[in-house]
Amino acid sequence: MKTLIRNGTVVSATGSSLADVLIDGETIAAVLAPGSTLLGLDLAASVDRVIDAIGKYVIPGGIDAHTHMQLPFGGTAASDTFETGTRAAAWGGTTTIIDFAVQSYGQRVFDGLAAWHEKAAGNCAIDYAFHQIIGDLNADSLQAMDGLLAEGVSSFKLFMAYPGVFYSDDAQILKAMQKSAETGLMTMMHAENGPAIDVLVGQLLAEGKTAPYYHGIARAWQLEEEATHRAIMLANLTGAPLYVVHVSAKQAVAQLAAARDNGQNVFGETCPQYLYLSLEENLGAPGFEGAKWVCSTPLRSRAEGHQDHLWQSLRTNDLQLVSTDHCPFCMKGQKDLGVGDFSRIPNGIGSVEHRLDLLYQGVVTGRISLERWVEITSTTPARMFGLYGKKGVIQPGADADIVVYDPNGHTSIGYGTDENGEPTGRSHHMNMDHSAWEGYEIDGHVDIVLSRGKVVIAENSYLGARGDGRFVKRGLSQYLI
Ligand code: DUC
Ligand code: ZN
Ligand code: ZN
Repeated sequence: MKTLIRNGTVVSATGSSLADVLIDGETIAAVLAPGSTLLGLDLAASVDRVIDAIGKYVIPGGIDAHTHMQLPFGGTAASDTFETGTRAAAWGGTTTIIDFAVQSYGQRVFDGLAAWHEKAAGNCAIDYAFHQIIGDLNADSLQAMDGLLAEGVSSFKLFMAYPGVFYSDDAQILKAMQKSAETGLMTMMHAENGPAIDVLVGQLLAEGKTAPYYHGIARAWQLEEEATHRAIMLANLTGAPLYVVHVSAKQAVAQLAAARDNGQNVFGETCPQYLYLSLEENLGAPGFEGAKWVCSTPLRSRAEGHQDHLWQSLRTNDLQLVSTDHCPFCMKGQKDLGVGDFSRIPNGIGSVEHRLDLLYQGVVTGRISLERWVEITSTTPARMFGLYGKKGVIQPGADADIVVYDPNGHTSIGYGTDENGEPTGRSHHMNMDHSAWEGYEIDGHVDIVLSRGKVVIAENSYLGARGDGRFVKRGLSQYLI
């Protein structure tokens, strides 16, 4: 099966040009000047399918390097399965996710990894890879880490938060980072001071401050900055490459920037919710509504200027990429576990479908360039996590994961409600009973999505199938200095 995408503007991390893209089977065969006769006088006549992309952007499929499908959390589990979550991702132009396999406390690392393979295998709409959460960092886990790379898992995540669940103390972190330096595995860090947060949570609840808003007060920026600094210093000591996940506080970015200026292999991601949403407007919404936006790290104060600072940090490469931390929970039966006690609200927001659109709106509003959009949503995630060449770029030999994006199209995000406030049905495809992005309007549209050469989204229809997506083994980071 040969496909020609012709007359589009191919956008890469480094530039944009009019070009035709020839796909042969699952991979990109050639990128040609429009109308080129290099491969024959009438290439369009010799292929099986022609996609006209005139006036549209042709970009490498999105790579969401941080998702949690079916994650058990707070007595429930994230509401998207690998099937529903990856299908929603495809709708939004994401063609690869890197999900977090979990080693729970008391479990062996490879049993946790095997369980994650079982959840995902045969169910995904797009390609997927795994990071490994180490939730019980003991001698056996440290030994198991030696075998992760051979399994195609080149990164692991530790938590400085969630004592009694995923938490690692400084001694455990030090040992894991020594292993990271030795093996080249990327250390990913949830950088919040969990024990201090738990003290504040207890004090707030005792004062009767139980609303979702106080989730953001308990998880103060000082505790993100402190943990980020501590992680950086332990990485400095051990030589481990460090990637700090879901950065939301401008002070944490300053710690990352200082370490990078110092020549350290330290990286940071942020997520759309930290760029757009806020403590005041969202977590502070009336009644229990703020629960929709309870996630950790928390949304930050707009008055303190975190959101603007994060956009700027994306421009200056103090932050390197944007992923979603997709971890959806329904309001009914899940988020409502925390009515009367914000600490019982399952932490997470669903955005896997909207990342490309939300970031494209940053291009429209002049926050980032078109090329930077592609870089932070696809090319850098690929390089950061050892997928580049196969993913994250439109070039011969790469997987034909391609999005045709219409800058003249429009996307209205939201779940939709009628005049009585009742849901009218889905205008998104994530398995949630609400949207954290209700009312967001995007001046662009994901028109066509190809996943390894197969058209999975076209004409506002899903054309793929469960099981199309394959597990992708990753190599070591290609982004280190
Ligand atoms: N943060 C979230 O918001 N959800 C899942 C885990 C995490 O660290
Ligand atoms: Zn986290
Ligand atoms: Zn996460």
